[in-house]
Amino acid sequence: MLIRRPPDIETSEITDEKLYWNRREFIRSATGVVAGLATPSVLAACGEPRRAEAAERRAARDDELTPYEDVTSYNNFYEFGTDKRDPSRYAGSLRIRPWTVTVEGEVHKPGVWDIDDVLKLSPLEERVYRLRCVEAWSMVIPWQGFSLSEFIKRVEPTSHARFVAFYTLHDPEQMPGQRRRILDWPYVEGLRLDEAMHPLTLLTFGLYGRTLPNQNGAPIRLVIPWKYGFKSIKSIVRVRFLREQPVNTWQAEAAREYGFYANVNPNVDHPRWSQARERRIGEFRKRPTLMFNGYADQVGHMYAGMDLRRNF
Ligand SMILES: Nc1nc2c(c(=O)[nH]1)N[C@H]1C(S)=C(S)[C@@H](COP(=O)(O)O)O[C@H]1N2
Ligand SMILES: [Mo]
Repeated sequence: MLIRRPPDIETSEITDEKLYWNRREFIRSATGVVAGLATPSVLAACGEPRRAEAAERRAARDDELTPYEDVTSYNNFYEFGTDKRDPSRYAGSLRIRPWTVTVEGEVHKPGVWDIDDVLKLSPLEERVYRLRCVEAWSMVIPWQGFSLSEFIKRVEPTSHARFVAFYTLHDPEQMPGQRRRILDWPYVEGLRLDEAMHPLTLLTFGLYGRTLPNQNGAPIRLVIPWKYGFKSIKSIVRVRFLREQPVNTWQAEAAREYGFYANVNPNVDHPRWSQARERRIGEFRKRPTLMFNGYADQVGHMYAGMDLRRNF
């Protein structure tokens, strides 16, 4: 399942029909990437296992890749404006080299990493993931990266580390959206350490076989496919290991609407809209949203026994 490819493939190949059908294969296998982790308690925790499995099979069958054009021109990246088109228009001002990632807090090996050294840590894999935005639209994207756990292992968290916080670059010169206090900059996200170490959590450098476009979070971002899109923080410059749960940007903004966990959950509505269904970009009819965005078998065990209405 681990398809390795160099980060720069010509655009012409993206539309190549043979490649297209190969990608259909990736999609099918992507949904089962770590299926071996499923346990009976997971299924019990999520309820109605057989229906969930059928929904998962349907979703896998129906998942078409979202066109490159949509993936790179319909974005949320408030550092470049709040309109979906703003990031593709304005992210050209972001300089992605040189770029460093500072590691600090509860780790045995704190330090400053050059992005190109991070890239060399592990071969890039292609992972086709569904990304479900909290605003009830979704995409299916072939990402290139490797599990965040590969990076975390190298910096050796101490036994006190229970959470990880990630920070986006703060530089209003390069990120014009930061000249206004739309959010409390820099953008911050957080994960529990087990979530961060989960093999599905992808440290991401590319999409569609090419280096990440700036509007998609170049040069390094997270993709956490079972959580709402806002957890997938872009253009990361700092990683901090913590004893206590951090407050993430959207939680700080509106704690009633956006929680720390932000697991995709069709049964827990946003206070202002339903989360039961979603519109796949490029499609007209809405489709049902799946528990944990369809990754329940792989990740459900991490939330067994938790009240998902309280921990939303
Ligand atoms: N730094 C930063 N990261 C961010 C955001 C943002 O505004 N700033 N938006 C988030 C949201 S709400 C979503 S849905 C995804 C969108 O990722 P995409 O544009 O690559 O599809 O990025 C997430 N990461
Ligand atoms: Mo989002």
